[in-house]
Amino acid sequence: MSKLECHNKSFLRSVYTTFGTDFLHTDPEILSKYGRDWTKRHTTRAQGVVFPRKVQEVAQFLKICEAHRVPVVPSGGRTGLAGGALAIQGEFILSLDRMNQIYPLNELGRNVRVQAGVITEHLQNHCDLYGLMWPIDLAAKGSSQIGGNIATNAGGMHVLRYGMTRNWILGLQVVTMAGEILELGKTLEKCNLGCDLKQLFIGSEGCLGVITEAELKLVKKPKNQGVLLLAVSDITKATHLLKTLYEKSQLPILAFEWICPKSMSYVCRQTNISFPFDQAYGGYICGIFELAPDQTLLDSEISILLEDFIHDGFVENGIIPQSSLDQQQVWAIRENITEALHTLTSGNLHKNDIAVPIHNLSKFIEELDNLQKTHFPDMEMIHFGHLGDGNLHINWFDPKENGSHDHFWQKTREINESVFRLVDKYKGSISAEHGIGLLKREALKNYMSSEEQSYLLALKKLWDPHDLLNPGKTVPT
Ligand code: 2HG
Ligand code: ZN
Repeated sequence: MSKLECHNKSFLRSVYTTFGTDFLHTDPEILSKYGRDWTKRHTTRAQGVVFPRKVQEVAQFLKICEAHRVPVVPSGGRTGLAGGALAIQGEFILSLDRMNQIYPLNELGRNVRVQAGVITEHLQNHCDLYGLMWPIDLAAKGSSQIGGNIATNAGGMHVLRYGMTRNWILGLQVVTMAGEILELGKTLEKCNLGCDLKQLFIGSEGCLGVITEAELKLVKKPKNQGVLLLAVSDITKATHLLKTLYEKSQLPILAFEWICPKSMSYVCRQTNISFPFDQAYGGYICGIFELAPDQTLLDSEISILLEDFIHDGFVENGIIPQSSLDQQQVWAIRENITEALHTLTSGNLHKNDIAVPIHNLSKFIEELDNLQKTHFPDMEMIHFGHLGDGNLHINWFDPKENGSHDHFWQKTREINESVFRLVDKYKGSISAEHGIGLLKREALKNYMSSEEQSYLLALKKLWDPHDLLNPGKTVPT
């Protein structure tokens, strides 16, 4: 009997005595469902999944885990792409699924308190009833949970206008590994009490404590928006276009998304979306603008600007859909790229979620294209994403599927090294919005100063002295 199994016996006894039998689940089907996230890359070795209903149960459970030195993976909607929710070394999973309550919304203060397991889309639908919104818009909103969004400081499609999740958190309830329940922050925009501890947990990927509730800041939901799709010759033109829009238009830009030619062709091929133009171009921009209630993009300054852009050769072609159905269809091109690539490759897909300052983006892409041609000619490279904030998603796969699975993943290590070096050269970040998780922990060691790493480690030791919370992830040990 291994040491872990031996520990587990008395651990399990404690869990069953404290919580009864409906708390801990060990059926293989549940383990394999909850033991993985959207990375679909590792075999799960979770030992059990617990489903607390209230914060006191989370606290009691963590306390028992700490006493028995049992590792825990806090788990939300598991839509992450960095392996942050994977259980691959015999951990117990703490699922927040049953903690999914939305408390009464405060219309005057424009905030709402929720439990961590609330699905993002459910919150959005709820806020809709009040003409308000929590402005984190994610492609995975149908499954992602608020706690997971906060733990990963999720970004999404509207970061250009509203910023990351961090901007929309007023307070957090967090449970520490020692079983303490902390209320961090108040329902206040202004609350300067010195260092703001809640900020530590936003983006900490479940390594410091478990987020159980959050006080969310809301904003008035724009009543009207317009979508457009533009064809350009390359990404340099696309960045110039954004600059010109900043200079010449007053319309708030909600999204300014880049779609490379291959992304466009794969998304159309893999879904029932028809190719939007009568020829292919060097790249595409899918933009969303906030409009006044009765305004359309056609009667806004954008349509005049667009004529100038086409006349000056800035833009090659453009579509401004009118009906909301047509707008949805255009936006579906951007939203379905991930799904399309996933189906195309059956998940044998490698992702670099990186950010580069937007003024360096064209040069970065030029070098990236050369890198692929000279060093990885057998691999297909596709890029798309949130050009407006400099965050691109570079996806790689082997189109001939001639390499073995191991060979492919080995290649991705070389790809990472080259891409991260390039990102660093252009003053970018090797992780933009998907986080570090399991996939980037080793790489982080090379792209964070040793001083910063030691402070990070000291924090980890303070909150989780026995390294039990999401071990092996995020913090470079
Ligand atoms: C998106 O922006 C997501 O669509 C997923 O962050 C990115 O699939 C990806 O690489
Ligand atoms: Zn993204």
